[in-house]
Amino acid sequence: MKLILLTGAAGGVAQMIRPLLREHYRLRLSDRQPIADLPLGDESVPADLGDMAAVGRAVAGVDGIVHLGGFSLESDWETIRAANIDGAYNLFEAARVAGVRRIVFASSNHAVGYYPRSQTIPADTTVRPDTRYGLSKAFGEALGSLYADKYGAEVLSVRIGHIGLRPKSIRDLAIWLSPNDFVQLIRIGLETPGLRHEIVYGMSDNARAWWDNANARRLGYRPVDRAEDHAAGVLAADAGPSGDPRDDLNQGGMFCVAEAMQMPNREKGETVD
Ligand code: 15L
Repeated sequence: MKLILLTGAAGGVAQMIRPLLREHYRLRLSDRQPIADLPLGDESVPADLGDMAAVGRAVAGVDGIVHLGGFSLESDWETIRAANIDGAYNLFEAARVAGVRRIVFASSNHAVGYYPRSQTIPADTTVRPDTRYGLSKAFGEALGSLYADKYGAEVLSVRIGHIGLRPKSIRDLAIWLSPNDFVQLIRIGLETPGLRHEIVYGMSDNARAWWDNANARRLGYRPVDRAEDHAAGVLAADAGPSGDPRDDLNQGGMFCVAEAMQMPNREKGETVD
């Protein structure tokens, strides 16, 4: 089995996919702190993404990387720059130096969040970030492109919609990505022969989608989960429009309005789901 490094491995998304990835790969888990209750068979190599030497130790000897690490909401520039700009650069550069070519980069829908929901956009559209966070994800995609073209890296950037066990809002009905379908995309990124840099949308089989995921289909992606199966419950529970057209009409939703957001507090049991 290949050894795969998962950054951001203590985060909510990583916790949803770790058991599914373990069916296919040996895992090296990396986050700023050592992983609590490290599962038998997994490795743990803690690394602050701002520390190039530590990132170098984390990537040494792996067959591929799934880069979930960084700050996953809007914040001030210092926070975004340290975690997502410097952090992504350090990750790609450390991988190049260590000879690790395969990288799945967890990008985000917020790289294109200012497109209106009335428009269906393909993967090769011009970026329209809705936040400093979205801007950092567009930067990460561009890093993938540079490292593929210049250094022969093999990179899949997944513009993730909203990952959770089920969709919870009307917006989620368009952009939901189940953990199971995310793992299918990760496996495409880690296994597809001859990959250079590709961008795909990280969404399940969603009837209300506003993204054209033809590039993912071309690479073999066949999502199995459908947001529409949950639509009746979601529509009954939804609180309705916020009243702010930037939030209601743009794909990025509240990110188009927000200046800062709180990360879920895991010690209080808060999750991203
Ligand atoms: C993201 O990129 C965030 O990391 C996640 O927490 C969600 O807010 C998601 O986007 C979303 O757009 O719902």
